[in-house]
Amino acid sequence: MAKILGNNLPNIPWQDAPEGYPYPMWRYNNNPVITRDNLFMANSIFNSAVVPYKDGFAGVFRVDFRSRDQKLVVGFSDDGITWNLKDKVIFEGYDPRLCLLEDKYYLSWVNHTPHGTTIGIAYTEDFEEWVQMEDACYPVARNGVLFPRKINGEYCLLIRPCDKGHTPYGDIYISRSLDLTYWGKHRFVMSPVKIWESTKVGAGPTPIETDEGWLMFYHGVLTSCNGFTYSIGAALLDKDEPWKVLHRADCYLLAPHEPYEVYGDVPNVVFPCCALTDAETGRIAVYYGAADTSVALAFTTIDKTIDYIKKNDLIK
Ligand code: BMA
Repeated sequence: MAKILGNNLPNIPWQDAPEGYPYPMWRYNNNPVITRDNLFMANSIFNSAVVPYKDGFAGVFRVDFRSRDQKLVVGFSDDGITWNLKDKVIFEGYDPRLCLLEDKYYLSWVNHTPHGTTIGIAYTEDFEEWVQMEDACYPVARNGVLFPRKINGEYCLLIRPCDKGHTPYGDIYISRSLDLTYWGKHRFVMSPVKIWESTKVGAGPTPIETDEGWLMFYHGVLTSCNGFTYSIGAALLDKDEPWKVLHRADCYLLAPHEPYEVYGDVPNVVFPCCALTDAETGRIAVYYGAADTSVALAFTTIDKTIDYIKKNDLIK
């Protein structure tokens, strides 16, 4: 039995797997949980991140407005399912991740610059006031994901170097820092291997610490005759040297199959940006963008995911 090393979250959004369901990750039966109707003038609300906050939850949401400007807003929820989004734009950009790190909530996101995208970093204590730090790298990069604690005295950031467009390649790297400002000691983590992820891979939620290593959910992209298909995969990274991949599932955990994943502004996308965890029960709730249109929710447990990774292990 694998263990999540983290806090208990008794109010994690949760549904048991449907009777007899054979796969490790299953969908919330009332998906999607957030749609364009959650905010006036939104065209789409998708790849977004949430964290436990006070007695409920807070989040940073990617909103593409009717102007098609890509912006981030804050929202709050009592149960993690019904959300109240605020009008105020906190940053321009997209694909936010949130990470509770030393009593502050750190936001990393795809920050636009005149020269391409980079990884913006900011923090807050109350989801009202934000302090923006230096960007974590020069352009061009996306999918910047912080680890929730220092590892051997260094902050760690998963990152995916890319180009200025719809990048036709992509590997995951780690950069390290003593102060969250100067980043270096870069290490390669992994490349696409299997067909379902053969175009590119990028880290998803904040990695989950377990007694077997860091559980990293990621997106993998296949280029088919019809364009890109984004699916969710999982790997276990070494506890002390997280650029070492210990185990990695050779097949996806969730792929676009439901109508809200297959139809939308960008069809055939499930794009995970955040996971809530309950250490006591091992429950994990993954929030993912569906078809670049809405936010949906899926569930797994640490045991089911690690079992699936090991049974279908790419690392021999
Ligand atoms: C990626 C990112 C994501 C998006 C995905 C599919 O490059 O821009 O925001 O969900 O493409 O369009």
